[in-house]
Amino acid sequence: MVSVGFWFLSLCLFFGVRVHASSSSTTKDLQPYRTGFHFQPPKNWINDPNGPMYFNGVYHLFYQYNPYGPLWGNITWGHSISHDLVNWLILEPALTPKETYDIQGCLSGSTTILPTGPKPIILYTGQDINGSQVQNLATPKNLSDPFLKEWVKSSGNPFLTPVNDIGPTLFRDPSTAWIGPDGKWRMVIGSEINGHGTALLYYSTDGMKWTRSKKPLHFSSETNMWECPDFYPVSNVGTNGLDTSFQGNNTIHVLKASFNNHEYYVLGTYDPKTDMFHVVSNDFKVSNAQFQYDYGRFYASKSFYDSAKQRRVIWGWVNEGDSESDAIKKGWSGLQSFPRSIWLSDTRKQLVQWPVKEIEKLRAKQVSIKSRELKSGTLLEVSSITASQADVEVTFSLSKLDKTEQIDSEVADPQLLCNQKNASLSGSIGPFGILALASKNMTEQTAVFFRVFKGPHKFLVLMCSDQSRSSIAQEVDKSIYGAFLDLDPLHEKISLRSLIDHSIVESFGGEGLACITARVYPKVAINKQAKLYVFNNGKENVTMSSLNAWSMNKAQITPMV
Ligand code: DQQ
Repeated sequence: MVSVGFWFLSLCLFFGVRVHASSSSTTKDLQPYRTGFHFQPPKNWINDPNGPMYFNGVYHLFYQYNPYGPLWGNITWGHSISHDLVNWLILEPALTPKETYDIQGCLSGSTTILPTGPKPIILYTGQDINGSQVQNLATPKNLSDPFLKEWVKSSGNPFLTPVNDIGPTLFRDPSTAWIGPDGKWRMVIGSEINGHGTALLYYSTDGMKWTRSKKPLHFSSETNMWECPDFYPVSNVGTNGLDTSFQGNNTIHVLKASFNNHEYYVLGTYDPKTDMFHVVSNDFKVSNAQFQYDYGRFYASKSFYDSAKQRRVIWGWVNEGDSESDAIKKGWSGLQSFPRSIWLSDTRKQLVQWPVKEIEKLRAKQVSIKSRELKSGTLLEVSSITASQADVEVTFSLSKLDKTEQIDSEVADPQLLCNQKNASLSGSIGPFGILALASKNMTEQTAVFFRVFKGPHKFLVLMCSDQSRSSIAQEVDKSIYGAFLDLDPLHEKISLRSLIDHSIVESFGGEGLACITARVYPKVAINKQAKLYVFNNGKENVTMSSLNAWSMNKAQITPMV
């Protein structure tokens, strides 16, 4: 069989691009936290994904990037392209901070594909010479270049400056624009007005000149500054994604805002004639009970509509849980999540996310375990795959729930519950799940697990990702994250998928109903020393209906010479 790497390199050669050879295994031993299939440049700092898009057969990912070091600064727009969202060719940065209007940084922004041409544009925030945040535009230098390597900043920059009630440092991250029935473009910019997190709304006839709407699209008095707002429709009748400008029946709109280190979203109805957005889910609030894209480390995400596969895809920045001095030692900081498809759940009450299907190209050796009873106290090793770089899918089913622990309230804080009841504390139903990146003697382990409780009206399924024992190193982050899964454990299976990649464990519970991403820094459980287990530490037996786990090949993430 022809390998993915061969295919990717052939395409590069076809497009006349030279690439570096991939790094050696010695580097992996010295750098145990470098990932195999999560996107990261060879060195230096990255943060937010910016302006992802699919254009003329090519996926583009831009990102906040410091070309000169492993800490935030000199912020440029790094630029990589791909044909499959898995293997990437790293190009020269698309935007560098050189002009008076972006000299202190080319901050986050988005791309919009204008139909005439068609032509993509970048809208981004510049931190200007005075430290004020202003909005700028850039266009491709040569539309016939398949990789759109060079971008030209507009002579009209900045096209918006912070005036009136907008604070000079509270005005950033323009969204992808969408077109209304009146032919005008709309976009939102993150802000804080009178102390309230706000998505300011702007109009344009050509995508180039923008004026502010009298009313914001939405705001919340419960939160401060909103960063990286995203606004898009999702289908009410299936899992296909919709173009950001899609108008029609059977849609719900998603508004996402980044604050308090998390990605909060609301669902609502949007009237493009009046630009009224009416929230139908819980509204924005700083609370663990609010809908979040991910209840772990995942921030400043961006979505795009992939017209090739009729899906909406999101990326998020997964930051480090070690220190600045560790970043300096490693020479790098920050990852991108694995790209995820996102759609509305069957209940239509929340979003669901799942790694894009192309990830399966990287699956190598497989281990499968058929249905098996996990008795109380079971610890079962899943051997003969590379446990430090793996894709694991496991499904559990429960037949008896009569001994389920009672819980007082249905609005219990899942994060708090996971902290109070970690994986070592036996319950009635659970904890059961996996121990990822575990050392042989178990001093290191990242437990991703479930517990089931009985509330006054229904069963509650708690998902936890516990980093408290991920590393014997003291100084790294040891958070324990939690979320509830909206499923009925009596009639539905409880599934877990975890993408384990050296220093990241990206987990999807209940087929994507809740996602929790953890960053971990094991000292012992690295590379070949890492082990994977399935466990049941609850008093009641649990059935593991199936387990499939794969060693994962390394993605080709290769700089252009
Ligand atoms: N990161 C960017 C800002 C954005 C923040 C700066 C979110 O534009 O608000 O690197 O992480």
